[in-house]
Amino acid sequence: MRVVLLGPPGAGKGTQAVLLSEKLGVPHISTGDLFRANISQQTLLGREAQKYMDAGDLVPSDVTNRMVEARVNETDAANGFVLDGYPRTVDQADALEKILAEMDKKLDAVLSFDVPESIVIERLVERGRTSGRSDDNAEIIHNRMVVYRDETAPLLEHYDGLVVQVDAVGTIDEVHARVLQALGR
Ligand code: B4P
Repeated sequence: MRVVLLGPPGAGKGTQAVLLSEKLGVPHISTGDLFRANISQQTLLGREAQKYMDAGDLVPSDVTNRMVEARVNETDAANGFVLDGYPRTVDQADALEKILAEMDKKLDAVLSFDVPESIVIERLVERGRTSGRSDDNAEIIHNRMVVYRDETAPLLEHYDGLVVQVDAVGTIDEVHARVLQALGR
C-alpha cells in the first residue's frame, strides 16, 4: 500500500506513520527525518536544508524531490510506503506522481489529519521543551502554520477524491484506530 499522510505541523503525522508502517509492513518515509539525519551527519544536503528548517520554511522542492525519488526506489519500498511530510506543495505532488509513474505505481490513499491549530501549537510547544528541535518554538511554529496554510492546504483540493479526513484529536491509540478504519483495515 502507498499512503500519504497530510496535515499541519504537529498533527501527529510522524507519530501515526510509525504505527501504520508497522501495521502494513512497509517503510515509514519522513522527509523531516531524512533532512534531520542529513543535518546531524553534516552532509551537503543537510547544510542546505538546515537554514530553511530553522526558519520554519520549506526546503526547496528540487532538493526534496530528488531525495524522495532515491528513497522510494530503495528495495524495501517496493511493496509500498507510508509517506510522512511529503508532498507538502502542489509541485511536489506533481513530482511524486511522475516518480511513481516511472515505477508504474500509483498512490492508494491520502489521509488528511484534522486538528485545530490551538492543539497543534500546544503539542509542538510541549515537544519543544525536550526535543531540542530548533523549529519547535513559538515564533517558528507560527511561520510553519502560515506555510502550511499557503503551500500545503491546497493539496486537499489537488487530491480531491483520494483524500480521507481523519479526526486527529484524541489519544495516539484513538487516532491510530481511526487511521486503520479510514484505510478499511
Ligand atoms: P516534519 O518533520 O514533517 O515535522 P512536523 O510537521 O512538525 O511533524 P508531525 O506532524 O509529523 O508531528 P509529530 O507526529 O512529530 O517537518 C519539519 C520541517 O522539515 C518542515 O518545517 C520543513 O522545513 C522540512 N520539511 C519536511 N518535509 C518537507 C518537504 N516535503 N518539503 C520541504 N520541506 C520539508 O507530532 C508532534 C508532537 O505531538 C509530538 O511531540 C507528538 O508526541 C505529539 N503528538 C502526536 N500525536 C498526539 C496525540 N494524539 N495526542 C497528543 N500528542 C500527540
